[in-house]
Amino acid sequence: MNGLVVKNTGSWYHVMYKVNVVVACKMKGNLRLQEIKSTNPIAVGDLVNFELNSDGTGVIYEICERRNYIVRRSTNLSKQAHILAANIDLVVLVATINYPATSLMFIDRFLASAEAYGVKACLVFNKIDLYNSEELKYLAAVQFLYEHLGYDVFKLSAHQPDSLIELINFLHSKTSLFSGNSGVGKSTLINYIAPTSFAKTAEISTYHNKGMHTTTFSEMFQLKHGGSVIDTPGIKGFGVIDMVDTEIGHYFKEIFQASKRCRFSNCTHTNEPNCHVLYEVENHTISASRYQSYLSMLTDNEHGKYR
Ligand SMILES: Nc1nc2c(ncn2[C@@H]2O[C@H](COP(=O)(O)OP(=O)(O)O)[C@@H](O)[C@H]2O)c(=O)[nH]1
Ligand SMILES: [Mg+2]
Ligand SMILES: [Zn+2]
Repeated sequence: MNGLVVKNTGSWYHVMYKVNVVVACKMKGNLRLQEIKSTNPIAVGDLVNFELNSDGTGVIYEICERRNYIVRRSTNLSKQAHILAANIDLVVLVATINYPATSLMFIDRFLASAEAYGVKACLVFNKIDLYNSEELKYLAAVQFLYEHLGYDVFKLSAHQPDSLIELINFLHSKTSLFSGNSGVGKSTLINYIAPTSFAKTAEISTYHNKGMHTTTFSEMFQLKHGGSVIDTPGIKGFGVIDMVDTEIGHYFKEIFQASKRCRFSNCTHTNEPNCHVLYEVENHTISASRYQSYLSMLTDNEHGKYR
């Protein structure tokens, strides 16, 4: 049978195979693994083939080919990746100006990672009910910067339902991954816009629920009128595997655009002569904050952080 993985508890995969029918599955021991080494070979969003056991659980024996997948930024130097989600249409960065503060560098790294994965990204600024006039002014400037680059930017409050309509419409019929620092309101937002957990809609044998720290795993929620949202608890950022220095600039849209006019095709836009990126930074047609974020990723890359 064929189904969609909607939740991963660490030892069980919850697979939805009919509308609102979910079965808890284990992975077959000799499952043929896909291209990357990961701590979780099967991820939320995966389409899988499984067999039903007589006790009502299932065994996954095949993962269908992924359209894409997103990996968590590794917290140690091991090469083992952790797949956050597979087959997604959109990544949503939930951020707040000061509750807690989200730096532009964090935003730029998120956007660059999304570009590297080839997945569309958008920004959601939550908790606008708390912002004072200074913070609102700053947010307007941030919005201008990112909209100018072609990203959709939403300003809203999870506590003000009317402010969510635009985002809800935007998410319609897409599979979206929510990411962002803890405390920015991801779960509150998801709870409002997608109150139904796929995993909770069906009765699942209860014995596998004991002692599970489910909060560290991704889970998919159902939008009322089609589409879904994946919550990723406790995720600081995405990891991008094997980027070479000259590639990083490709993931900053405006830097990539300007780089076509650099003298050297392998220009790193740091100290090369006739670098058009540096020219645009000096002329303020590329924002200083974006360029700083680019430089910080370049420096991290030298130290192997993205490998
Ligand atoms: N004032 C205000 N508080 C919010 C808003 N959204 C979430 N919160 C609060 O922020 C805290 C963290 O929210 P939570 O959804 O757990 O954040 P997560 O860690 O990103 O999932 C909770 O106390 C929420 O009630 C909002 O729009 N306005
Ligand atoms: Mg949460
Ligand atoms: Zn250059």
